Amino acid sequence: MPQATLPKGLRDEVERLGKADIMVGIPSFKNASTIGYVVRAAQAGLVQYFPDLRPVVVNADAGSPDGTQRVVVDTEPPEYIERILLVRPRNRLQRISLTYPEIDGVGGKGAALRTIFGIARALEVQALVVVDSDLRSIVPEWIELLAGPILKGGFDFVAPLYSRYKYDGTITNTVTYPFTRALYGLRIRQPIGGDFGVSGDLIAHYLEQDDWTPDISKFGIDIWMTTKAVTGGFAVCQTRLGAKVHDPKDPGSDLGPMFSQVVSTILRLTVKHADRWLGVRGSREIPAYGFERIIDPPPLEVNTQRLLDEMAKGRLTAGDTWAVALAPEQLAAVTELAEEAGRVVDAATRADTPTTIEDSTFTFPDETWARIIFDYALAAKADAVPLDRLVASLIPLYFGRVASLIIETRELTTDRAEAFVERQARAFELGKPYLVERWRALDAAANAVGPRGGKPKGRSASRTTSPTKPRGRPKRDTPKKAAT
Ligand SMILES: Nc1nc2c(ncn2[C@@H]2O[C@H](COP(=O)(O)OP(=O)(O)OP(=O)(O)O)[C@@H](O)[C@H]2O)c(=O)[nH]1
Ligand SMILES: [Mg+2]
Repeated sequence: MPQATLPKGLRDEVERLGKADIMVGIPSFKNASTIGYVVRAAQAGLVQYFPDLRPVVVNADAGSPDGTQRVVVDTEPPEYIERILLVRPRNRLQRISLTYPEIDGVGGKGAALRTIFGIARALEVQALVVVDSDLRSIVPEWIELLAGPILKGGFDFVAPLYSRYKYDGTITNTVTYPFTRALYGLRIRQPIGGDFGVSGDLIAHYLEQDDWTPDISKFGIDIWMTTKAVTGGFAVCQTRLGAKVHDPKDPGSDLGPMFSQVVSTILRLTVKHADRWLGVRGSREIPAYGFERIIDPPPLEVNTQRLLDEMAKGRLTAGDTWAVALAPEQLAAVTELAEEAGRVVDAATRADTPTTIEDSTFTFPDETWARIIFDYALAAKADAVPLDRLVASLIPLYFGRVASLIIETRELTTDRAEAFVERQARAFELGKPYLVERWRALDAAANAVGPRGGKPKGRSASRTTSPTKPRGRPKRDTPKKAAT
């Protein structure tokens, strides 16, 4: 990992803190209006649930012009905790806010977390909790729910489990959840939820990795953290946090760049860690910590017409790359779907018809979507198209897939819409032999070329089959202690 050591100024600040046992890390970028609440919840949680541990809260900010850092530093002092919890904190509550350094000229959420990992290691914490700074639904108990499985249960990685409105978390629902589950066989429902618990051992593992990319410095960080925990053989669980309420995003207008960063990262990791998933069949539940919650998250507006319009335009903007990346069957299906998307938008925008997008029966089948993602993973392995162009061409298809999910679940509650996400995840699992067979064929072809032509072409089997073990640390995928 680049910049494994902290810059001098930061090191001095961290040295002043001494050591800590538990840390809450909060990345931020222009979150002045919400971060004060998150900091207060984190502080109260640290004191209420872990009174014997030495706590610290670290905010890594992008240098936001809106005063985010000032809010963190000025937010209620420890007396506030005493007032609301009726106890004086036993250990001094430390709190710092800093501007994180960019990594190779790139800043973003991942660069912020990279600094947070470095500080956590320097302070020798046993558990790190990271939470987003735009959260409305965090309460002090989240700190216990995210750190408890590490400190009491011996787990290394705690992923969040929350109810999100049926149209929120679309990158999760369409790609990271079903694909991670099918690849590694673990049902981690929110692999990029943004709120995680991480053990000291796993932080050390993160800091040893040498595959950092600019996408990981941005929103690729969440899937990188989750995948590295799994491929490193660390003990993984999830925790029930209730509802995730945060700044809303409309997939069609806000999520394109995030999709590229997340999906480029998952594809790179799929190629790199093939040895960890090629032999995995089916999937299993992982332990879920915490009391069940029944909460309805607030609704979110999505512009479905825009999604379908982008899908239709994909024929022009991405058609050439589709032709390289997709197998003939998927290419034919996608071309037909893009035409259908165009027809639906035309009908909905014509003044003389009362049709709306919501009335349409536009359907993007689960199996087709699963195979598209598999074709893109194979294309990433074959290196036939530069990865950024490859992933850019997937965005219109993601929009089409999201539009289809919205149309299919429009009458359903968030709870019932979950069945569609599960149905799709099963399609990924059932379709996995398609991916494995073609992956092995690419390996075999590269090996056949290898001896005759000298160097094996592309990403050969020899690269994908060498396991990356955490150095100097035994692998384990069961908790160190009895699970709580
Ligand atoms: N330091 C830093 N933090 C950032 C940057 N961009 C986003 N963040 C933080 O990362 C967190 C998640 O960003 P959001 O924009 O809320 O992303 P999201 O769509 O809600 O993503 P998820 O919640 O993970 O589904 C928030 O705490 C942001 O403040 C950045 O450029 N620098
Ligand atoms: Mg958010």
